[in-house]
Amino acid sequence: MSRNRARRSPAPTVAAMDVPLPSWPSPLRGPWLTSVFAVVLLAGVPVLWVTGLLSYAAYNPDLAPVNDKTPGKGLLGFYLFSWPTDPYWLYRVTQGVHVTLGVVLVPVVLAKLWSVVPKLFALPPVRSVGHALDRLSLLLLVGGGLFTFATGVLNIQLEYIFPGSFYPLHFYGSWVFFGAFLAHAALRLPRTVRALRGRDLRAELRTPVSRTVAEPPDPGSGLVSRDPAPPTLSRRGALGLVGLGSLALFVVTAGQSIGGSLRGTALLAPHGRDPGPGPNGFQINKTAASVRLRARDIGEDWRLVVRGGGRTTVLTRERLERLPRHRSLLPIACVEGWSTSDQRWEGVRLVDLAALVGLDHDPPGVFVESAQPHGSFRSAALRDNQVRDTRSLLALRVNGARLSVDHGYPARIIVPGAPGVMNTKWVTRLTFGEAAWPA
Ligand SMILES: Nc1nc2c(c(=O)[nH]1)N[C@H]1C(S)=C(S)[C@@H](COP(=O)(O)O)O[C@H]1N2
Ligand SMILES: [Mo]
Repeated sequence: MSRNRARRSPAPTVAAMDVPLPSWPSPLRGPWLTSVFAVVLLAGVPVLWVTGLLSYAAYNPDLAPVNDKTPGKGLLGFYLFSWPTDPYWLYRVTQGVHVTLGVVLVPVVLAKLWSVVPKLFALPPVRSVGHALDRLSLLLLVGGGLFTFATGVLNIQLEYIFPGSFYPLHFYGSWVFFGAFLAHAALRLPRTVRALRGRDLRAELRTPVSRTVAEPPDPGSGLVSRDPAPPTLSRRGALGLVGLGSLALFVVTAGQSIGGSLRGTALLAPHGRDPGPGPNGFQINKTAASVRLRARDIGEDWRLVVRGGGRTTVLTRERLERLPRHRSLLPIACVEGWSTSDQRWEGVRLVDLAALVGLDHDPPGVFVESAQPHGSFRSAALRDNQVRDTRSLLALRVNGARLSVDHGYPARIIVPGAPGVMNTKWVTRLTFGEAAWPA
């Protein structure tokens, strides 16, 4: 039918018009190489996605409109659950994996894109309804993927360049990306399996540049160059290059999650500044100066206001320090992927503070406010399970010394298993019970 029409009106096709299209001459491109990258992503991306969803849940976004203001998260929040406080290193592991794996996969994503780039510019743009749907899913896949990776990398490198809005952007982007990823993986699976069976990985790893030839012509995949140039790199070389890139990124990233002396290798870690020696010598997220904390915000006039159950108690620092003190060995694990090793915190249990206003039985969640006048993270809400855990403290000391101003003097929250952002510094007010929280 279409052939008949073509014969009647011999309109030149795009290919016949001599448009100077790039010819994509690399002899390495082909279904096999693309499939190798695809398999790595097939293993890695679901782990990224699950740890990402976990991180979102760890923010307790369904607690009033306090921790997360994503509009209409609605259905996408179907899976949210109470983030547990056990094991106490939970978020340290899930987020360390999320960020490290995300960074390590960047070279693989770029290589995969390189390997299929002729397809992205294929003409005519649409050949049939099926083809149109396929290309639309590719647009969502490539667009969603680049967007999710880019926002993630920017967030860990540039100290939250989208304060507040990072979460919805990265969250929605990841749903688009993962939806398209699943569709794409299902559609291409048979082709991928066939391509991988077609060549032996071990033989390929023994093939030098001199014996490297293009994969057999494969009009079905559209990846193999019709006019391949002589090779300048073997497939082994290409895989090695990508692998080395990932390994290098791993080496300069993982140290920030593992912490301790390995932090020194974390060249890519954000806020690389030295926190200095001594008991307070561990990673600082935002210094007091960077949030423009004034001396008077935490000086003589500082008070801790505890509210809840219709009562209010105001404590001076002296009175707070006379309350029963307890110890907790806990890390700080930031959404950015860095974490500290376990620190020895000392302070007043949140359950004891709730009891001050009469909530001495199964206290509810708490809304925590900071004396900091500017910037984000001035408040955070904790869930009842976090308040009730006896390791959760309003900490006054760390590693045997008074909290430094940058670590939250006179008092900061520390909670097991939770993201660092829950550990509000320079605390000035605690409001127990959701009914009294700001709407
Ligand atoms: N008031 C206040 N508390 C805060 C923050 C902040 O910017 N302001 N940053 C939070 C974040 S995101 C993290 S990871 C931890 C880091 O604590 P640290 O700076 O003592 O390491 O503090 C949290 N508490
Ligand atoms: Mo953080």
